[in-house]
Amino acid sequence: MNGAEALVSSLIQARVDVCFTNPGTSEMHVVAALDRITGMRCVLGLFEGVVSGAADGYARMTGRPACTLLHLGPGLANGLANFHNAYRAQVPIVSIVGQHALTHLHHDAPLTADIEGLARPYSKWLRTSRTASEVGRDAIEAQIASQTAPHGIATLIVPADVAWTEAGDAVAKAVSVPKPPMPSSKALERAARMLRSGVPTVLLMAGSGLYGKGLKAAGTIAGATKAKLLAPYPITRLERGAGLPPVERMPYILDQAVALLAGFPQIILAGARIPVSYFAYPGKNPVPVPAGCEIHCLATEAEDCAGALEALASLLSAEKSEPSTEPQNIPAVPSGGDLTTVNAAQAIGALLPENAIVVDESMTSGRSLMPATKGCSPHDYLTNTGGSIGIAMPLAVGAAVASPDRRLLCLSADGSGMYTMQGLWTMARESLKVTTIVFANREYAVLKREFSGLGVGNPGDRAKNMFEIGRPDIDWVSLAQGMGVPATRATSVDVFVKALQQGLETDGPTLIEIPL
Ligand SMILES: Cc1ncc(C[n+]2csc(CCOP(=O)(O)OP(=O)(O)O)c2C)c(N)n1
Ligand SMILES: [Mg+2]
Repeated sequence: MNGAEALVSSLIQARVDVCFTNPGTSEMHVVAALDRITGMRCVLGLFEGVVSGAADGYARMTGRPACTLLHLGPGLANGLANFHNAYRAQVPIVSIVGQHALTHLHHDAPLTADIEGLARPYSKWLRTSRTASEVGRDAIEAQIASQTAPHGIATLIVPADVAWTEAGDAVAKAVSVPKPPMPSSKALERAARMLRSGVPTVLLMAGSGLYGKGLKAAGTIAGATKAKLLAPYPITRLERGAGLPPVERMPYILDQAVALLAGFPQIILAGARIPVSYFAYPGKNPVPVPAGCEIHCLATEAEDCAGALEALASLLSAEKSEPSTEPQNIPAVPSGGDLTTVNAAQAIGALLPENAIVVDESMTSGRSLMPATKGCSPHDYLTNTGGSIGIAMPLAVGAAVASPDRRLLCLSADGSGMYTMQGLWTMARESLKVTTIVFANREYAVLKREFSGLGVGNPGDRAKNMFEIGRPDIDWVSLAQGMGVPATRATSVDVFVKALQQGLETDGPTLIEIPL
């Protein structure tokens, strides 16, 4: 057994059994090990941003890391924008990056780069394996580090000669993942006191507060205390829809966030941070919290957020009250007339199948989506968490690989989609049940808005040219078809509804372009 085989076998027996990859020569022994050893599903991405975003989507749905295998510094650098989003999502990923043989490094061959330097800002754990007999143990340490709260990216750099050298029987044993600690009883009691006071209170949640037992406990707390349940604008994973606790998403626009929080003198944070606007605006306070508001952290990102919410619910004897749930409210299927972002959202709310996963990077075209899908069939909702655009299609790939029995709806704005559209090819290659909708407004609409929001006047011709992405218009139908994804251009409500219905029944990916 060589180092590469020890690495792969160690990962597999620790249940890291999906590898999103775009490999090169320095990773060839790892590729050979993946070829020889059964148990690792290998998924090829044709750009590293697809690989990193897919690992994020996989982790969001399973809570477990996939591994990624990337080629040297340049391969990693191409993947970093979506590793930035994954880092912000606090998801576990084991990022394996190939390195030249240690004996080759001093030659400074063309592909040599400071891989540790590139990986460090996004890695909660980082190591270059030194010997073949240790690389299996390194892999297990990486997996455990990635799954220790707060979850994150563990980067293991594997030199080619570590991979090809004889390792003996150096498969490392799996060890159990440490449970996140509970917050102190003082933190729990203070939250309970605040909620009992009758003062209007926001419960702002992230992480495990937004799905499963954490969310259920939050619904119980809201039922007993009338607390308002909020999620930050960036959402790693939120379960929503009819019968689930109603969680409102903080608005992206600062003035709207200020207005939303204005009536609340108390905020309790469960796994979430104090909200702040994405950008600074001259003369404005970027923290949308009302003056004098009492902010209390019930659970930090490193603590057991779901467990804290359950303990809080029981401190409040909240289970004696009716839990707060979203009433079912499925919109009617629209028919006739021109397609707009409003009736497209309505059609999505009407047709979304039970237990679907919605990936949303629709940007300015998605504003009608949250209200239209509030009371529709229960679904998981995933968004861009780090503001680095170009995540929708990769995230959908990873979530679909993680959830083969579920339907995926992938909503992408056109500018964002152009960063990582190679994800469509992986969807076709893997027959993933993803229906992608591209909102083709032929512009970077949000940047136009930010331009005026920042008070720099109206865009002139040169500035407009930086915000408009028509001339030539991007043909999404041809792009998708060229990558093996059947596609439709929806020029009316009726065409859209039919294409969406068909897409949601197809045993593989489809794409619908909405020209706006
Ligand atoms: C990696 C990265 N590059 C650039 C940006 C800056 N940026 C923010 S929004 C945006 C354009 C968004 O356009 P589109 O996705 O078409 O959405 P629309 O605003 O048209 O709804 C750009 C370029 C970014 N956020 N991330
Ligand atoms: Mg656009």
